[in-house]
Amino acid sequence: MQDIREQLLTDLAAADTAQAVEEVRIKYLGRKGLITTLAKTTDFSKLGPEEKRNFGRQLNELKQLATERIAAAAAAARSGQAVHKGPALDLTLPGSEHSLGSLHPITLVQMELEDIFQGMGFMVLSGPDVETEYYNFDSLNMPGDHPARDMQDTFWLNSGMLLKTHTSANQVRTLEKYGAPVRAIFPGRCFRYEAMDPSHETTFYQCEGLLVDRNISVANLIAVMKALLGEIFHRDVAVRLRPGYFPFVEPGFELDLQCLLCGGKKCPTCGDGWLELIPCGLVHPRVLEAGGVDTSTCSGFAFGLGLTRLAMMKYGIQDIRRFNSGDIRFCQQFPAAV
Ligand code: FA5
Repeated sequence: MQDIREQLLTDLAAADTAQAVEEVRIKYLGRKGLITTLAKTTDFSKLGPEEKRNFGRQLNELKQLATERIAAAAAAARSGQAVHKGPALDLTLPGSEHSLGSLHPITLVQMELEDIFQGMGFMVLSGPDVETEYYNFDSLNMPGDHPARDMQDTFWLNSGMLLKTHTSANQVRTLEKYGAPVRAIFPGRCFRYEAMDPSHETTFYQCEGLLVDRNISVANLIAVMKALLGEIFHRDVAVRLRPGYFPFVEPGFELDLQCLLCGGKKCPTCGDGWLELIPCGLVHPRVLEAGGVDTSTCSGFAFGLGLTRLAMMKYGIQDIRRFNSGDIRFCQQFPAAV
């Protein structure tokens, strides 16, 4: 019976027309078919009661299988569907596993920053990528003829709009909308017409932070920067604070991180052992005024953290060009999405 069963399934797999299926039916279930003959020619008198019962049950099962499979094949052939030709489909086999994918390292670091700042009472906001000249430059104390505009090579659009060169573009939008006091971060994509190298991209991410309230000083800024670095790296890291010039802060600073790839020994990624990571300062009164904030009672600080570079330091990525490479093997090295 086992041989007949296997032969039947093989014949059915090869039968791809209604005519071929009918021939299979005759071969097994016809008057002189193999199953019919087996039933007719078996001498039941020679079998014991137990054997008789087993044989009868197996024969019935075989007959039923043949009837059902032949009917299904005939229906499929009639309706023009291809008759399944491969081995019999086993519905009890486990399914094939689907991979969950993984999060991009920028997304991972951004999520972590959002968590840290939300814990300190900051809102998480976002602004448009295509920005007006006013919010990207003028409102930040950089009028058309200001030489500091040259520090950010800009992609201009024919419409007079531009691709935002920094997340600071969202500062005055935020002040206009929320007034003071306010605490917000705005992570986002920035675009600059730059020559690319291991630490410069034309498309990269920053995370801006803005806090405006009464009596805000450099001491508050440094306290928040320290808390941030401690939570991000979970260990002591060497930083240096030096004066930095940005028209929209006064005083302004550059907070550099000692390169974690080479330990400050100088490598192609950092150049001199340090990486510019978080420029920051106290918000310039002209910016507060542009946002409608009363500068006689309020002051604030702002920072523009290089999120892509932070991800490089956190995950030991030596070349910034990996982030936008679209190479799935790069992303697969990071934790799966949950
Ligand atoms: C700015 O963009 C200022 N808006 C930052 C700021 C905000 C200062 C608030 C004061 C107050 P800067 O051009 O230096 O500054 O860029 C900030 C950070 O973005 C840099 O330290 C660096 O980490 C990152 N960055 C800048 N250009 C690139 C680039 N081409 N590729 C990758 N990261 C970059």
